[in-house]
Amino acid sequence: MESERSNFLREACKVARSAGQIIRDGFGSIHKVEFKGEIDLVTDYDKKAEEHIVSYLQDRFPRHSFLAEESGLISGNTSRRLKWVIDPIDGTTNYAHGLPFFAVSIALLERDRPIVAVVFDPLRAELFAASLGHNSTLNGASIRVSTISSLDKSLLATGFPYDVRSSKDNNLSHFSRLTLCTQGVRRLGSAALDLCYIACGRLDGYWELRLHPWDMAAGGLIVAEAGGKTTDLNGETDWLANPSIIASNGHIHAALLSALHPETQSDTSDVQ
Ligand code: LIP
Repeated sequence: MESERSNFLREACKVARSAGQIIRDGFGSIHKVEFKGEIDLVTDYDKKAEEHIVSYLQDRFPRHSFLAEESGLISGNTSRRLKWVIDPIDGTTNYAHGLPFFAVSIALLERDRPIVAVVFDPLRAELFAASLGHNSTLNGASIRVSTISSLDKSLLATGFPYDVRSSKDNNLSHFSRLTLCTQGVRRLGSAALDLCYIACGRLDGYWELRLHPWDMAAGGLIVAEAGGKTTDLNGETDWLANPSIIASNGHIHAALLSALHPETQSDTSDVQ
């Protein structure tokens, strides 16, 4: 099993790097930008990178399933329900606007649970990787979450759903509340990198509403195998089954969960 999983990880790393080169080559040139929604973009490089990743992995694992952001679900036929979950450019809005913060995100799920994860930032040449039960790495070196133990001393990140303009549950009240009880809250624009930055200690916590599996499947495993904690917004462990996520270094998770649910706090309690 280990040699099989090592092979899955090796192939995922290889295709993440080659896809990263494709999007790096396109970065900064004028793209064909299409709107999937008012603020939900897709570029020709999202599609080009995704086609490259899916065809590479399908050639090697023809019986596997694939769930990719732009092309959707391709069903396979393995008893273990092996499924690749792919975001060719996580941070597409940044990419389309020339802001240098985006990544390729690839995860392999077995029975809906991530077992292999790769997130590659082609501009910084940073490859984050994890295999279930093995420590997360950054360019091959082990990484661990931070030791920050109070929300007041933590640096967090979040994002906003694509329906932010129309939905009342748009995270703006959470953002303002958490800004007032932490060292700061960053909105960097790539869930996959937000999660990897927790895994290597650059951030202490993250939360976001209404993501897709391809945004968070790889980053969630990388956090867990770096000693962090990932739950859904209610603290449940089956985080990939729900669209809203909390991830942290573990030490601040309860305080972050509580701060995101002020309705559950007593009037006198302070957010620690
Ligand atoms: C993005 C996420 C980001 C979120 C954006 C979008 P995409 O993924 O990485 O965290 O705030 O709304 O979902 O669309 O660039 O793959």
